[in-house]
Amino acid sequence: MERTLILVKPDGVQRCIAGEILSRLERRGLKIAGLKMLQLDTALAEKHYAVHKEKPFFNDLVKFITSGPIIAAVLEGENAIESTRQTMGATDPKKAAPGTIRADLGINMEHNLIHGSDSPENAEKEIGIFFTPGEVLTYSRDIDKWLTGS
Ligand code: D4T
Repeated sequence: MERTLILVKPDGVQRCIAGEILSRLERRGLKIAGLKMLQLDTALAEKHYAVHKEKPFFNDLVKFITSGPIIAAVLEGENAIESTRQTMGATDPKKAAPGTIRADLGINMEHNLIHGSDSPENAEKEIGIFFTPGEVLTYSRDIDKWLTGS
């Protein structure tokens, strides 16, 4: 099983479609293993988007992601990273395939509703930025239940 981190960006929360976004991912077969609502400060946003530090859109990206509450989730499932990115669609909603979250609901390159990790290394790193190990549950296929530690 693989894990990935998603963020419902401020536009998704503001437009009251966070549930729809999570629901599409759940229906794809991914399980929510961790979930929280928070508002990023600039330092955490810059850490999360560190790979884009030199890009011309970096400052606007940080400004946008810190502009309101977001929802962070750890999703678990087979091929979770790729499944999530397929369900999200391409970065630019105008180029995203019909039926994807960004094509159906996104506005533009900045207001594209959702972030999803793009590799196992980044998933691991990003989950560590947003969640402590105790905040992420593990699903046991053997007993078909979440392991809660109690
Ligand atoms: P994330 O990382 O948010 O899942 O999105 P992508 O993997 O699809 O896209 P990305 O890393 O190339 O870009 C990160 C983030 O920056 C915004 N962005 C991107 C933007 O505002 N203007 C731009 O020109 C680009 C390329 C959108 C997603």
